[in-house]
Amino acid sequence: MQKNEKTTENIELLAEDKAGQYDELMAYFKCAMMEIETKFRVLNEEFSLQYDRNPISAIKSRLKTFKSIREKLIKNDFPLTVNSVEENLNDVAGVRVICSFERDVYLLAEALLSQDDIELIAKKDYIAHPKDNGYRSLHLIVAVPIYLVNEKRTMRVEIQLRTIAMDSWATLEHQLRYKKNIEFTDEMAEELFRCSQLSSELDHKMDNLRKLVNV
Ligand code: 0O2
Repeated sequence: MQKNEKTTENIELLAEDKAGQYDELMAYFKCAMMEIETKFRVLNEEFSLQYDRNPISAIKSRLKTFKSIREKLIKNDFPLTVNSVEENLNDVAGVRVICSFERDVYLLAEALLSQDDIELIAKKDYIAHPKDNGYRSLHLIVAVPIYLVNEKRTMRVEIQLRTIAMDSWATLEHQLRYKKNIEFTDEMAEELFRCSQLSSELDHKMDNLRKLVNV
């Protein structure tokens, strides 16, 4: 059995999952994720025609696993039902957009949010206000419509926009913090914080270079 496969016990905890409602909901989240990805790909294409460079270096998407959905519902004391997943969780569908320059993060976010079928639910700017550990990224929770055969549904998607430097820091920090059998010490946390400052400096230097070549 795969690690995150639904066990009988888990299905009982998501008590409403009688007629495959959970799988259906996940399919809707996947569609919303695809909508958002496409919107970013279109913006990238148009931008590259206008400025002869791509603001997006990579797009990574993921659906939250059953295991982590269940853990998050339990942690927050939310009911373990399919409805509760849709009502209470904003990050079941996640799209991460890795940008070339810091300015591109804001350009792309503004371009997406100006689209008339996108509703901004929440925004956290961890670039202007990094987390205490040094984490930087722009987080958006948006609602996007998906068009099914007989209905239109609005689904929420979590978008994380960050530069290449922010992404490599976050990826390595995550790997180090959750490394099994290794104690994550205060010294390691301080060193990671210093790395985050260096990566911020790198982003600013690269952005200055971008200005010099006027793109
Ligand atoms: P995964 O697997 O990446 O999705 P909540 O979203 O409700 O849990 P919060 O604190 O309001 O809580 O969310 P926030 O601050 O918007 O951050 C959520 C996600 O941002 C995390 O998802 C991470 O992906 C990323 N993130 C936030 N802080 C850090 C950090 O310090 N280091 C790294 N590497 N990533 C961070 P999850 O749920 O952790 O997991």
